Amino acid sequence: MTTPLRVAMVGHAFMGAAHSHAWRTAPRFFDLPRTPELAVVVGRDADRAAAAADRLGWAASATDWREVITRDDVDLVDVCTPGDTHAEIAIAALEAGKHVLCEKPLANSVAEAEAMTEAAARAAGRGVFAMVGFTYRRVPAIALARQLVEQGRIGQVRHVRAAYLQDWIADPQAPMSWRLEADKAGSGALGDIGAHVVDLTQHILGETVTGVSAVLETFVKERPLPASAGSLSGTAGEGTGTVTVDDAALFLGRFSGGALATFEATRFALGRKNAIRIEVNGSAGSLAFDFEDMNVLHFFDGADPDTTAGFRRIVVTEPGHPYVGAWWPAGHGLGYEHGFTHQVVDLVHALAAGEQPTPSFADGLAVQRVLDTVQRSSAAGSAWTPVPQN
Ligand code: 4PW
Repeated sequence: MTTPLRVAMVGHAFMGAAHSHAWRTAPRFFDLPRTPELAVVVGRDADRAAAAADRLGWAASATDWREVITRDDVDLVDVCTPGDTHAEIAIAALEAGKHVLCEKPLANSVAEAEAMTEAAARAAGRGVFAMVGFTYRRVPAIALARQLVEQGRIGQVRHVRAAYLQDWIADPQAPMSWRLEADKAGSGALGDIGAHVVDLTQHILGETVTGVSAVLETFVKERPLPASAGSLSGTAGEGTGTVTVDDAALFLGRFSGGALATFEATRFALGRKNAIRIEVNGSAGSLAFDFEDMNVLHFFDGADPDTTAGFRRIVVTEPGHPYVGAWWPAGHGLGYEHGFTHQVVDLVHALAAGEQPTPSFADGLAVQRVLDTVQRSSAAGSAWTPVPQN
């Protein structure tokens, strides 16, 4: 019998459902040194929080996160709320001695992300740890891509092409949601999905983005107010609201090792539902990944003879691939939710070992600095703008 890890989750919408699934599933497929207990889910509305507890498998529900994070029977606070509340909840939880898992992007501003990172550093000194949920790092094909770079199979990286393409607001009649309001989400496609490809490329290369030249655009500035909310967009109702975030973000970047990069984040790429596309070209090989074919990694090995060289389509479902051995026989494939489960697995192992889980709040701050620099570059007519490194 292992020591329980008693979790309080704040927020229970799309991300709350994904995290709940992960907390429930991780100990059923992986040997964990501590057993997650879904202790309490917190939401603003008592009835909806109680219904979420029932549906998602939580033992109890509550409406006051401030009261919940000070409870003696809570070990970890999982923050699944919009970005405007991340800093306040995460800092208070760390100060109350609770480990924290916080959804991405870490915050809505660099100042908030810095305060969170400082709070996390203070807490780490007391053996209390914080992690930011850049979940896609734990897709097996992405983890394999990082391994290949670490092993030198790609060599000196010259080019990175990274895009995160969705289409759920391509229709001008798609209604408003918190993701389209700057005071709640911080930014639009940039922070919601662009943050992922910034984190993923920095993670795969083991480097940071040092400068950018960016352009942001808001294609549809007024939208219907929602009649009801869905996972992303909902159904249109009466009246209109103003979109205060970017619909699309494009930028050039340079990595600390010298590689040149292009980044694109949009929710207007009609037909692209969740296309996270990353291509890396190095002196020894190339990698290509698309989340819409997430169990596959394409690898070109420059050491192969010219006559038989070509991109290898590696089906990342072998037991020897990262995380895969705990799941199904080769070829049976994983899905969107597995990244969240792997995140819980790695988090629980790090906590049990008394080690800092990754990505840390400092990693989240590094991404936040890139997002902020992109906004400043765009506002300055796409001027080349260095990313502060610390
Ligand atoms: O991966 C994406 C998230 O980070 C998801 O597709 C939706 O957009 C939910 O939040 C963001």
